[in-house]
Parts: sequence; structure tokens; C-alpha cells
Amino acid sequence: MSGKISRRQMLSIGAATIAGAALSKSAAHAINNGGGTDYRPFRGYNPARRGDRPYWEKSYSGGPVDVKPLPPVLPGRGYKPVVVPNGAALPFKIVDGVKVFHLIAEEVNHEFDPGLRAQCWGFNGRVNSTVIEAVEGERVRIYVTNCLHVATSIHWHGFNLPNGMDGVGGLTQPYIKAGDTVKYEFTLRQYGTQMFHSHHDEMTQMGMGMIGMFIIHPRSPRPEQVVDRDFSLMISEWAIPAGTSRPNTLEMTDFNVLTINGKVFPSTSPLVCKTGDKVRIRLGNLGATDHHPMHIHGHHFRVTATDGEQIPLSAQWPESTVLVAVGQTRNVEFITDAPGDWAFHCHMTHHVMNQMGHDFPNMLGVNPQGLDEQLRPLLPSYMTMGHTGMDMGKMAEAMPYPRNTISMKGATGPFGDYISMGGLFTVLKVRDGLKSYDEDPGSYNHPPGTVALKATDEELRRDGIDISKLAVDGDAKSPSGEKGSSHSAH
Ligand SMILES: [Cu+2]
Repeated sequence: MSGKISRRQMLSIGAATIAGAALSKSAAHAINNGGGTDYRPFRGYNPARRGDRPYWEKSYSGGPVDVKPLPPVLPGRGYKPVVVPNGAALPFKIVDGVKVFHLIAEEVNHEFDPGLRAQCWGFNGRVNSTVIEAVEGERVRIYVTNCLHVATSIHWHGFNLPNGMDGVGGLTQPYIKAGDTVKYEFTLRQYGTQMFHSHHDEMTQMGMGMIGMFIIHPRSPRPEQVVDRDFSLMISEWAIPAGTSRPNTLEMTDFNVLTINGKVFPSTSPLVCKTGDKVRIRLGNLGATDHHPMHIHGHHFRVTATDGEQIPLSAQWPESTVLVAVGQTRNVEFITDAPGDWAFHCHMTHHVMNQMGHDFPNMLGVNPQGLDEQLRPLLPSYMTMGHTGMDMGKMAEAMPYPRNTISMKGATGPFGDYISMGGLFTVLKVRDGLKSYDEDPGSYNHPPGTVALKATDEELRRDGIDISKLAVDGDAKSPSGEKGSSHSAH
């Protein structure tokens, strides 16, 4: 028998195997302790010297736990609220100087896109798109009511808080049992892009949608921290086999629905900006296993903050792609210099495809003509797919396929051609003279002569581009491959 065992197999094997695994674990522990030298703490660090630290030993954990809170701040007064595409900030009230929130964990019948719904678990009627927003120094009291039929617990991810408020079910608190309401209360001794999520049976509960962003605004923002547009985007991934309506949270790698704030493109609301706006995009990833390199077109951004802290100006770095790993947040900021419709998407190509991007035979390059002819008497509508690639969303939309699936869905673009993107994809819409941020300005109206179009014969002649001997893939031998004629000087 192979020495390797998958986690999947592990789940189906009995307690004897689990006991065996526990034994081998303790054996490994013994080996680790059997070396010649005892582990010693790093000598340069002396915990007894509290308050006596040099500047390079700054506390990164918010300072004393028992600080006095600062007064609450209202949106639009002391901070500019974040924009949550396809989502909303959780309402609050102020009671005796404390901001009070009520988070409700519940089952939600969620639409990822017209054509795909699933029974998920979320907060206050939303999936992946409920945002809690507060201000540094405030005291928050968050009631969590559990309307699920299973116990849960809510963790405040990336927070400096008293241990008993950390929300790890069983470790720092008893579970929030079905029907119970539990009270969390702490003072925000930091600012930044943080998150919250279930911390009990995480694989199931986070996979079902129990995740959210928690934005803490700085109390006194520095000039460089002030922006015109501040977007909050939560990234996640789902396994919802075609025709089913419950996410499969046992899936480890083969996710087929990739979402921003719980939506797939084209249902992801665009990020609408004016030309010249300073824009912040806050990205969080609480998916199961995948990291997402989020890429912007036509611009460069600076990575300005992690979930740990604001990055000093001198250390911020320019990128056009920022990797957001599981459990991380990243803030990126840039000026919208260029009007247009700019793609903003995960650069893992499988993450901008939904269902059918996998579990599909590789037909690329196959000539299906004979096969189609042979099969048509048996299956009149039979047509081989995939031999020209997977850009077939439009075709797939018109074909019969299982109920409740979005297939290779993308969207028809302004030129009548199909945008062969789905999943983790949205559009940054930058416009001159935008009237309102609240309306989708539609497709970009390109100034004449600024769109890549089919070259005219006259243009080809003018620039000495000879295509007379070139043939479409496979029809005839391409001379460009033989002599590299396209690079030769004339
Ligand atoms: Cu991705």
C-alpha cells in the first residue's frame, strides 16, 4: 500500500487510523526534542524590559489592553465610508459612547449571478458582503445572534483585543449555540483593513459564506491616507457542482465559483471613478486554499497597507499585480489617470472561468468534423466543444445544460463580441466629468482612432507588412515559422 494518504481518504477511514496518526505525531515530537541543544529564546529580546524599548522594538499589538476609549465618530463626519460593491456596511447605534452592532448569522439563499443560486450561510441576509466599519479608538459592542442550526463563534481577524474576545470556539469562549446571542466588546487600538469570520468548524462555515471585512478608519488620517474612492472587496472561492444548490465545503482544490463580495462577473458591480480620483482598493481573501494575484489594467498602484499595518510611505512599492494570500488583506492605492473600462481581475486564469473550466477533455486542436457527422444521427444537436479553446461562453449560454449553473459565462461587450471572463473579474470604470458615482456609466465611449481594429490594406502596405503568404493555423505551412520572416529586415 502506498505510504501517501490524502485528506479525503482520511475522512473515510475509521478511528484506528486516526489513533495511528496521533502515535506517529508524538513520535515526531520526540525526535524534535532529541537534538543536542535546547531551544533558547532570542537573546536580544528581554521581556522584563517593558517600557524600556529602543525605537526598533516598537509594540505591534496596539499597546495596553485597558486604554480608555475615544468618542464614537459618525460616517461622513470623521471618516469617509467605504464603498462595498454588491454589499453594505452593517448599521450601528451609539449607546453611552459605545458603537453597538448586531450581527446575525443565518442561512441565505444567495444569487452569485442570474442562473446560479445556492443555500449559503452568511450575515444579515448577505453572503461575503457585510462590512463592519468603525474608527480607531472607538469601543465597539457586537452582538452575534446565531440563527443557524449549528453552533458557531466569530473571530475578529487581525485585531488587537483581549484574549476572551478573540472568538476561537472552545479555546477562548464557549460556542455560540443555535438560537443564542453572544456579546463581544473591545476597544479598537489600531486602524486598518481587517476581517471577521466563523472560527468554529471553519472549513464548513467559512466555506458556506461566514466571512466579512472589518474596516477600521484612522482617527486622524495623514494627508496621504485621504482618498476619493475607498472600495472594500472580499475574495472567496466555492465548489458548487453543476445542478446542485449547496456549496461543497469538503472541496480542497477544485473550486468552480470565484467571487468578489459574493458575486461573479458580470454580476460584480463596477468600480466607478472620476478621472484623477485617488482610489484605494481594500482586498481581503478568506477563501479555503487559493491565493489570488489581483491585477489592474492601465494603471499601477502602490501597496500601502497589509492587515498588519499601514506601510510607511518610503516602503510602499509599486505593482500592477498584488498577491492576496488566504487570511491576508492588502490595500492598494492609485490615481485614475486614464479614462476607460479597465479590467481588474485575478491573474490565475482558472479563477476567471467558472464551471466547465476543468473536468473537460482537452480538445484543443482536434478536428471534430468527422466525429460530429457520425454522432448527429444519434444526437441531432451534438457538437464537439473545446477544439478552439474555451472561449465559448456565448455558445454555452444558448445550449441546454444542467439547471443552476453558470457555465463559461461572461458577458457581451460593447463591440458585440463576448468578454470571455467570469469569476474573479470586475471593471474599473474611469470617466471624465462623471455626474454620479452611484450609477453605472455604461460602456466606455472610445475617442475615434483609439481602438485596436482590423488593419486596412493601405496601412499594411504603408508599413510593409506582407500577409499574402500567411495562412490560418493548420491550413497551410506558415512561412513565418520557417525563416522568421516577420523579423527580417527589408
Ligand atoms: Cu485567483
